[in-house]
Amino acid sequence: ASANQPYRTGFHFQPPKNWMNDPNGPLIYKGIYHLFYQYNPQDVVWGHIVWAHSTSTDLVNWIPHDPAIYPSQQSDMNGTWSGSTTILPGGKPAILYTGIDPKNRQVQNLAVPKNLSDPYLRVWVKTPKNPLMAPNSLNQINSSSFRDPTTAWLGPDGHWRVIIGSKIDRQGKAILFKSKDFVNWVQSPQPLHSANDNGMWECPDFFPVSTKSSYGLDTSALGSDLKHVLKVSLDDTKHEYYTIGTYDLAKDIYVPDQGSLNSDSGLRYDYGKFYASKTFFDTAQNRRILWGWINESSSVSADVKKGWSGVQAVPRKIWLDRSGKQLVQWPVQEIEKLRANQVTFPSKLLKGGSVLQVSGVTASQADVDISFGITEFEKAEVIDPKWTNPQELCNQKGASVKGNLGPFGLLVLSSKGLKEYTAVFFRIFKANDKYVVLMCSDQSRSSLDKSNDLTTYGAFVDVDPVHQKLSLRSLIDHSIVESFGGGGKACITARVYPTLAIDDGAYLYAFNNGTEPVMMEKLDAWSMKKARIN
Ligand code: DQQ
Repeated sequence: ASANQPYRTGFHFQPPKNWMNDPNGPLIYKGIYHLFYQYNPQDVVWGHIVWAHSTSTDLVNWIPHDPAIYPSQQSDMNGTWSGSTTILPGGKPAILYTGIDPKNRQVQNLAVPKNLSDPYLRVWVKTPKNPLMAPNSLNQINSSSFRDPTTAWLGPDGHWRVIIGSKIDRQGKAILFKSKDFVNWVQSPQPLHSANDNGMWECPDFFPVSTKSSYGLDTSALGSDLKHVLKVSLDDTKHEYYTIGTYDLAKDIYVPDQGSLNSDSGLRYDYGKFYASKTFFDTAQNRRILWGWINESSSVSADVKKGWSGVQAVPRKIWLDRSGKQLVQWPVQEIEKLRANQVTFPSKLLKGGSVLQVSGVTASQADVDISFGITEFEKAEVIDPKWTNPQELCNQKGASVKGNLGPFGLLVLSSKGLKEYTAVFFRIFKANDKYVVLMCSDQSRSSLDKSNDLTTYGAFVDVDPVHQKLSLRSLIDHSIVESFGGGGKACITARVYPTLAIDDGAYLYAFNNGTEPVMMEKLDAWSMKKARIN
């Protein structure tokens, strides 16, 4: 960030200028992490898309390379869209991606590194056999809804499998293809999974998670101590949903345990701005890492003025919660090496109506970790059974609406005098036999410039506040507030564009705007050093 660029990030990945969207084909090769991303080298808006390429040894500092994949063949003449990397036997990476052909049909192409001894994998070659999968009159695949191949997985029968996002009418579909040699692909008679009435499934992701530990698994792993996750990005709402379930290898179908990939209910990686995400298995640290695109909440004219659009979320480790019912995410631990000037508050009772300033950190570029202990449970408001939509509830009960137990949490990117602030907070309600924890990210006062999208976000956090401390961590980065509630059980990412709370004009507070006191058990805050992000 600088005086005329107050919204540029200090440690979230972004290119120097122009448009960026989906993360593509992340991988680790010879100890080097690779990130490709959808990039328009010519403009601040989406358009002429190539795969831009950066590498890192720590997932924090990145160096740029030339675009790895760009239109150069018949089968991708009109665009090189999203895709994934698969590590083939012998450790050889292979990229499957969507190309847009001269008839504007969506087809799937293969590219492999030219030189495997180059750890930066700078040059990629495309097979002359492209496209390898294409819509035709026999398969009845919709040529404008056939894109974003996943990382492929290898079955015990020696056949690779990959899914491609699609739809038929309003039915979202994960079309399955199989191959013995990664070049000749045959469509499976039935999709891996489909769901009625939720439109195009963009950027599907399908991977196993361990039921025993938070370690990641190779995408081809099978066995009894694992479940599978299917995630889709819904084009209609620009939200992502996932389910946890079982991969039936004999039938080659995925069966969710509960819930559905439906746009009104269901689990989300992130309840704010986060889209077109993709995971990969990090063999160096045996973890699965999630990358996701954080799009803008500003107007196109504002984007044109600042000369860029789109950032990537901090990569997150992702694993199955002990309950087996949801995933948990946490920023990769490497990001913590940017922490400096630690400020710690010992436990402190936050009385109703209190605001506590956290000074000594660069509030525009910070990492904050706060936890609360609740004791006055009998005062919790009774939840109305109609309140099933957390975002709606956060919208009705923003940070300025006094409750009993809450709102309490953080005021980030705040101006002196609180003309501007983004409030990330909890409220606790009483249900029949338990307490319900609501987490909100309220952007309604985040900027005096009302041309920005100031939508409030919300999520329920599946924690038991009677027996557990309630934690909240926020990564604050000029125009990004990436928040993790309940140790990563609910994540909400917001884009904000303050006009006063920029650079040295930004302040950080803990607050409690409920009537009842809450115990702030601990607060740690750090200034974040700048990372090398191109
Ligand atoms: N972005 C890509 C598509 C994908 C969409 C095009 C998701 O492949 O479906 O830039 O944001």
